[in-house]
Parts: sequence; C-alpha cells; structure tokens
Amino acid sequence: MLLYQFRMGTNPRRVIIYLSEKGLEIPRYELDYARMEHRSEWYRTINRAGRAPTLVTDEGVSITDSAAIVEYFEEIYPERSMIGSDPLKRAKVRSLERLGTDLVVRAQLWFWNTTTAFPAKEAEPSSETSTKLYHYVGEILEVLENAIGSNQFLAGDTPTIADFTVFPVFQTARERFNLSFGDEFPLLDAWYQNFRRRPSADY
Ligand SMILES: N[C@@H](CCC(=O)N[C@@H](CS)C(=O)NCC(=O)O)C(=O)O
Repeated sequence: MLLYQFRMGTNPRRVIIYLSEKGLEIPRYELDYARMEHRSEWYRTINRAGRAPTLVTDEGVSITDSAAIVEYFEEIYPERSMIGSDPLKRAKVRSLERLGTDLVVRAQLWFWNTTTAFPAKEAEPSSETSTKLYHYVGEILEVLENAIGSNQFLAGDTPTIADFTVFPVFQTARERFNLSFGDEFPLLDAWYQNFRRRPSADY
C-alpha cells in the first residue's frame, strides 16, 4: 500500500490525521506540490484528476478520495471504530462528516479568492468574492457550532472521522494562511484549540 499525499493539503490531512489517531503506519509518498508533481503524467496514471490524496492498495487499485480512503481503512481495520459503534451513531458521524466535506469545498473556493497561494486556480483573488464566499462558509460553521454543544468532539466524547474532516480546514486557514476562520464561534474555537493539542494535529 502507498499513500500519495501533500503533508499540508486539507484533504490529505484528513487521512494523515485519521491514520495517526487510528495508530496505523502506512507508507507515504510526499508529492512535490510546488513542482506540480500532482499534475505529472505518471501521477495522473494513478489519479486522473491530478489531486491528492490517493491510496494505491496492495491489489494496485487507486482510491482517489480522502473520505473513501478513510472508510476503506475503517472496513479493513474495524477495531477501535472511528465512525461509530451502531447504525444511529454512524449516521450522526457521517452527517457531520459530509457537512465537513461541504465546508472544505466552500472554504477552498474562499482560500482561492482570499490568498495568493493558488494562482493556477484564481489568478486575481477578489476581496468582494472572498466576502461573499465566507458567508457560505459561515452558514456551515454555524450549524457545526450548534451541533457541538458541550461535546469535546464534533459528534460526542470521542474523536471521529467528522473531526478529522473539519479540523484540517481550520488548520489550513489558521496556520497555513494565518486567516481568522471560525473565530466568531466560541464552541468551535474551543474545539479547535483542544484538538490542536493532540499529537495527530502536528504537521
Ligand atoms: N474529493 C477529493 C478532493 C481532493 C483535492 O481537491 N485535493 C487537493 C489538495 S487539498 C488537491 O489535490 N489540489 C490540487 C489541485 O486541484 O490542483 C478528496 O477529498 O480527496
């Protein structure tokens, strides 16, 4: 098995943090993002979209989506479930995880329009577009703020794949780009600060 990743990428970090929390050691290949290795011909033979992460299994199958990779690991290593121990718990975790995925997509569009780090995506970031997009980011953050309540983690008192989905987008905003992200939501802010202290959250 080999995991192709960018250590700093929001979606790859979902898998990286999951593996650390799960205690799984999987061989990694760090793609050279600055040199656009993810768009190279050889990488596109394993991931046509030229995006990361990709897990190439022992059977030589490419799994080309971070959520699908995490669920694949959960299926082959079911002990210490990170999705939930019964159908209702899993439904709750998956609802929050999918909301987290929506958040990542909206936040990425916001990053492209708020930083100059993605010239290939947005050559001329605009503060007007950025403000509009943050409104759509905020809509999801508000739902998450209500969902977390007094829980330590997004779906309850243990970490789940919902945390591993939402945490990286906060981390990308706050640490990689030094942007305020979700500061207006005190419960989410406290959740972030707590999760950041976990060894899995270190780059
Ligand atoms: N749905 C995919 C999205 C993967 C994705 O967009 N990855 C980003 C890094 S966070 C990427 O590879 N971007 C490079 C590009 O689009 O050129 C997943 O969750 O794995």
